[in-house]
Amino acid sequence: MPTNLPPAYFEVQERLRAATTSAERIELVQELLSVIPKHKGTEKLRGDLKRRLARLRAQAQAPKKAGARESAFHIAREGAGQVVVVGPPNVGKSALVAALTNATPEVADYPFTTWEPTPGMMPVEDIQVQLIDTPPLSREHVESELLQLIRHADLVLLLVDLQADPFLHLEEAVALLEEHRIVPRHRMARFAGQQGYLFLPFLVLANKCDDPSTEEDCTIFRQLLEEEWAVLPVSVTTGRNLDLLKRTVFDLLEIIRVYTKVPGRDPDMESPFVLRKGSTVADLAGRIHKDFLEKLKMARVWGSGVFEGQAVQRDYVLHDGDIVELHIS
Ligand SMILES: Nc1nc2c(ncn2[C@@H]2O[C@H](COP(=O)(O)OP(=O)(O)OP(=O)(O)O)[C@@H](O)[C@H]2O)c(=O)[nH]1
Ligand SMILES: [Mg+2]
Repeated sequence: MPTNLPPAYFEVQERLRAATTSAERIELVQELLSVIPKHKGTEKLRGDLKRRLARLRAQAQAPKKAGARESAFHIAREGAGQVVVVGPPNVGKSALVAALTNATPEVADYPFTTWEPTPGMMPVEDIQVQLIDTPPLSREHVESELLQLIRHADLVLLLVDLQADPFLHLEEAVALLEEHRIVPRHRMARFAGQQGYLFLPFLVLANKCDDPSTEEDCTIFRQLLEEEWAVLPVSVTTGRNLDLLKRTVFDLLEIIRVYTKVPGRDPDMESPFVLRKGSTVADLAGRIHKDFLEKLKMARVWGSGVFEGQAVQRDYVLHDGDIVELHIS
């Protein structure tokens, strides 16, 4: 049964994806329901949306439990990926998050300034990545909630201070995390056959690489590292390599951006869908709505490795930057 959704549906859906409050979402789901033509082909979609509306309304009305304070360490995932900034005290974690995001954690010239994590959104090209400033890693006080926060992240940025003892910083932080079964992914082979370890991608940021005098320290630091760490010298103070850092984070998240278009219209280049590398046309359709996935016939793709508007099947693997027009029956 054809769905025949009007372009207005896709416009409202885009706004729904960008909505941040439940009030906005309720209004937009109502709007979606009002623009969908009422016939047999859209019955299921309308049913889904009605259920979604009921859920949103119930959530909005649920009384907040008195006295139940959400832990500051429980941070809802937002944007294209969740990246934790960890490291020993006073290395510049809060300064980095303050420089790259809209968050304003306290920065001070003494250790243990930060007690609670602070999330912020970092724009990377046309998407947003969540960066989380965290309290320092220290043997004296290992916060189990901090470890839990790290376990849920997609990527760990491990900051060390090039003007202090970066090698010791790295060794101690990694040893502490490994004792709690959080292991840099490139060390996976060492833990072969052992249960219960979590492997995460790590990027080491050698911070406070402010001027040419610190270059040499950076070279020595790299030489001391015997394994294949991904290391980037940065300076939050001078902004050195911060743009490269954003791009490196994007690459390490292993995601792609895909832009959608409605037949006969210009593509929506404003708000890409963010998918895992290796995702297919079917994955994109499923992300939009499960009805799309079921009814997907073929797609046209503008992007790398195809001619303009090439027809592809549902198992076609998408690339970063592709524009996709989904055709449903
Ligand atoms: N020279 C220099 N100083 C920096 C740089 N980045 C941060 N700092 C300074 O380092 C000090 C510590 O910065 P914070 O951001 O508070 O460090 P932190 O890692 O969050 O510290 P804790 O919250 O205590 O763990 C502050 O005085 C910052 O101004 C940098 O790139 N170069
Ligand atoms: Mg801090």
